[in-house]
Amino acid sequence: MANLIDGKAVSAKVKAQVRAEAEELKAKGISIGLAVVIVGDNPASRVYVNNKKKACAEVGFESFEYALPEETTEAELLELVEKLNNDSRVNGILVQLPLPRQINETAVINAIRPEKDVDAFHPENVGHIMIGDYSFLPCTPAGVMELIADTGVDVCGKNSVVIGRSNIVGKPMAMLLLHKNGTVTITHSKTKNLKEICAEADILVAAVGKAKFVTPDMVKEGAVVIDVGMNRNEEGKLCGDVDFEACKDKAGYITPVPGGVGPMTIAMLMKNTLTAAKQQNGAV
Ligand code: BQF
Repeated sequence: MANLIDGKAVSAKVKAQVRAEAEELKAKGISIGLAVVIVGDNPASRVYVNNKKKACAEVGFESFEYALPEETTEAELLELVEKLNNDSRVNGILVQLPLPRQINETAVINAIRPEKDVDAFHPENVGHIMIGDYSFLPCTPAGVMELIADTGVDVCGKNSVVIGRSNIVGKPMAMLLLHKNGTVTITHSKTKNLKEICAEADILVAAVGKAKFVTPDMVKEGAVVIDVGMNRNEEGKLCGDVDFEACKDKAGYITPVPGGVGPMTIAMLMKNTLTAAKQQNGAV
């Protein structure tokens, strides 16, 4: 069995740090607030929003939930975002994705003030990430970097392979690995020789959205295997993109699902909200 990377433990450390800093700010009269907006009643989204509210309570932030009906119009949601942009109690704005089909996600993301964009999805923040002068990192890739750091494996000069090229995970993930001087390959559904490319990876990050996509023939002996997937298997159980049982003896380090990347996503959201509050209060 490879070394199991404990996302719950690493996320607890991050949250403890955030909590300590939040307490210091509170002593100076600064409280921290996150607005969490959910549209409709997607059950997975409801779980994620509840996880975010619970984490806020753990680190001593206020959370403000806005639950809007499925049939909300884009104009109505944009109006709420504008209200939150101008609400001084709200340091961070989180609009839970995906949104119902009548709402253009890009329009909503673009409407969030970049200073409150704690998901780091606004094009201004994406640009900062590309250049490497960011204040917010997208939560999931940032969490993955923390998990890799926890293994003690240095990304510098090694082969990192990312499977998936989404704007939320794959693309920014590749950029963060590149900032650490990794030799980075982004692969996707059109990639030829995917298995061979993955098998050369010292660090393999799977963000595909298909259960058991990563099989042992794609894993280099001793590699760091990070599973970003959130799928349900035949029995309705949460599982990642990696065939964990089949890969766990070949990998050097591997994340479980649940309890791997997921808790880190939430912890990094708390860290971004703290950063936003510090910046908005001129207390960097
Ligand atoms: C765990 C997400 C896909 C699409 C949109 C802890 C979460 C998940 C798992 C969680 C996710 C995934 C979130 C665990 C937030 C991560 O114990 O393994 C926490 O709440 N996540 C999201 O907000 O939107 C998503 C995945």
